Amino acid sequence: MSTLNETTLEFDAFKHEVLSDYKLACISREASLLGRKEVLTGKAKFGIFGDGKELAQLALAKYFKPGDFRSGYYRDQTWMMAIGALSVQAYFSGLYAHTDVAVEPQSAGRQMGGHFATRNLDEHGQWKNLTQQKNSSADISPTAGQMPRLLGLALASKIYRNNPALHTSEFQQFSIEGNEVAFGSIGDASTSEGPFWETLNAAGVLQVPMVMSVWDDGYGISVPRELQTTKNSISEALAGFQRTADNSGFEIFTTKGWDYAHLCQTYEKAVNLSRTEHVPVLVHVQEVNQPQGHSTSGSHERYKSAERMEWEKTHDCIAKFKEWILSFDGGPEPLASEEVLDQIANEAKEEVKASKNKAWTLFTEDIKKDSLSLEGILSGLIQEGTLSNAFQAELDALIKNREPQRKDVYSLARRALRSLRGTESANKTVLSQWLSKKKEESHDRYSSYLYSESNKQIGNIPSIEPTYDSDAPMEDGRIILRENYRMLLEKYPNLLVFGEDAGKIGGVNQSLEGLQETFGELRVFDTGIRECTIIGQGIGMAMRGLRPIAEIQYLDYLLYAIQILSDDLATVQYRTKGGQKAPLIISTRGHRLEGVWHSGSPMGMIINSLRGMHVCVPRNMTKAAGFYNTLMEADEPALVIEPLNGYRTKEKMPTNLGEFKLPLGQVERLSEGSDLTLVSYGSTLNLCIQALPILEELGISVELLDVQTLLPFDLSHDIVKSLEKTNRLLIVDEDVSAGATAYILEKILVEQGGYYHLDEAPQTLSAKDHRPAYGSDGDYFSKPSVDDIVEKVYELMSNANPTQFPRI
Ligand SMILES: Cc1ncc(C[n+]2csc(CCOP(=O)(O)OP(=O)(O)O)c2C)c(N)n1
Repeated sequence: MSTLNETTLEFDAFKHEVLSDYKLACISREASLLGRKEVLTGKAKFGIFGDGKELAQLALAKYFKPGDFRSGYYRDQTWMMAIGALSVQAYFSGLYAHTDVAVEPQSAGRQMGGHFATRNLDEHGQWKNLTQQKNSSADISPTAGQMPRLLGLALASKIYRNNPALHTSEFQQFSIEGNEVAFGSIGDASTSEGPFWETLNAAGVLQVPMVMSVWDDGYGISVPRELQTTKNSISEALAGFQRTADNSGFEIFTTKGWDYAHLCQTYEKAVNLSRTEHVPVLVHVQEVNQPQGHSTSGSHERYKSAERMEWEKTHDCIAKFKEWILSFDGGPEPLASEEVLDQIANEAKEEVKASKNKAWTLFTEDIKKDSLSLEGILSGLIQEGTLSNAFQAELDALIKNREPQRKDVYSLARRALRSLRGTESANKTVLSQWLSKKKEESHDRYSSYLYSESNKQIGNIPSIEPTYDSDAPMEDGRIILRENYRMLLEKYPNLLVFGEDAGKIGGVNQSLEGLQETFGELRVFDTGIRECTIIGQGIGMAMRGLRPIAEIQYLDYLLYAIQILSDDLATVQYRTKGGQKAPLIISTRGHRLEGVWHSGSPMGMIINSLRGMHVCVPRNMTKAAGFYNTLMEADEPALVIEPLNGYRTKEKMPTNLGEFKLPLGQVERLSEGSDLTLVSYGSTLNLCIQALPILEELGISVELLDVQTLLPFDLSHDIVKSLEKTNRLLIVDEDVSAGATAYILEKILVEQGGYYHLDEAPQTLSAKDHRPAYGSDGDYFSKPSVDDIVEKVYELMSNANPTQFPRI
């Protein structure tokens, strides 16, 4: 903020800044008020607004610099406006769900209003220069879901500052020697969530430049703070985090949401400290309010007392700001008269109204274009007598509708086409073609960018086979992984590998053994036991141009992170319509080890919650390495599940470590056969290999296919080609019944049309529905064994030909 000395020039600058802030506060408030009306009158679907939080955000925004990052929530409209990342018009376009990125750059109408983001990628999916813009990572709705990512956004600055290898021109679009601060925001009630605590603890341990603001309005919807927070105060509850003269931690500030001068001073101190010393800071902004209540879903009179309602009025931050301006006597003249402030408020009102109207016009015009072109086609059909006159009334209603929805237009077109079944006419062809075109447009509007659409999408990475010397040594799987990691760490200076026990001891399975010594603690490092924020740490760093590989120690513990993977990572591209990406690789190991919590293979749960990511299920470590090598060249998030029982299994050592690349979505045929197609992946695939010679002895010719990746799945439809030959199908995995096998069946039978080639009902063999029991016997009786596979295959053959294969 401008400092106020005696000179007129400085006073003028100060006055200008204060009055600009006042105007923006009024603009933002007016946007909230009008936004609510738009929802209540039916023009928008749902509204959640930033009224009451304006002043704190104006203060914060003064110290938010180009290169900085925001990870906040739905109350932050003033902040976004103040940093120039959100126009009022775009704000309303978001509320209406305008699907054009040029008009609604945050999510192209995909998220509800109040979910903010900047466009950090160009139209080709390539990074923009993030140090020249003020960045906001894309919001998500789950309370505290913004926290884990915030950790990574902040940690990226520490990595960039401390690793000189990243001070080259290649990385200058991401960071200028780590001088960027990551700013977080959260509501007081959402601090009750686990990810909040996990993130704050990790930030204190890591000492990262994070400025965390809590907008404390005393309620989480209707539940008051005393039922949310120990000691009824987040800053008091966190007092033990306060750094001291001889111990690092957080710097904690408290301030009040209606006190403009104190807010500005607080943020100036907080941000400077965090930026220069890389200290995490908590700013507890108390006495914030919520003039319109939580959202358009209900009214706050239901749960706030009359006294509280009265207090909220007297402590409204804009009213208080006005009082402060009018009573200001620290300069050569008053800052403004009441008339001037009223005039500013009126101007703000008019401007917001005009922007809102413009947004509405753009929104409706876009849809009206479709209505008018449909009108032309349907009128032709009505005139020629093929389409019933009854459609005329519907058409008239559509054209007159002042609040049209695209679905009304398409639904009318589809009903018209259905009614024309059995007729042929040139106009019908036009209608049919029109609908096909609209289907394509709708795909782009509502379903594009689930995955990367850039030139670095996974399918564009050329595959390279592993090569071997004629006398290639056999090595433990872990050595292959380790040496592959070594090559990758040499090749990509922005690659980091981290997780529980990943640093000093090189991983519980030793696949990173010695790499921290070679590459240092900034490249290969340990984390606390905190799966959710290990992932968030990865997401945030990946959003800032680093290439993290985050380790989750065992697949079973991915559950602790599944929420953030599903809600945040898997939706980054989709929820921004290609405006942001986070090419994070997650490495874990699973399927088989010991007991209830070290043997899980919940693949159905994983693939069903992680659409938007790739999921690789290699059967050995050479395959796993091949996937890592491909993923490092691509710009997409992925999960690689190494088979737990493969670290000590011998594999041939390739000569082109770090270079060979496995394609995703390709099935590998491991045996050719004519009687039955056996489909599997991961650890059970290795059991299927063991079953092959036994089945051969029983006179059964099996075609064994390794699907290798579940997302994507068999892109060339190789499985159905096998079924054309064998006409029988068995799928084996170690998920629960109807877990991943249900998905695989759907892919093969429905998508690939495998149904038409089957002579027998398709079969699946999975683990028992309970968690796997401990010990070798627990494993044998809980999970598919070689015996189970052999007998299941035999049973299928016996059903088909009991003479040749009599019952066992
Ligand atoms: C994980 C999750 N649980 C519940 C909700 C529903 N919900 C949305 S906002 C909200 C209250 C949040 O209160 P607070 O953090 O104080 O923020 P405020 O809205 O008051 O600014 C709740 C419970 C949600 N979005 N996400």
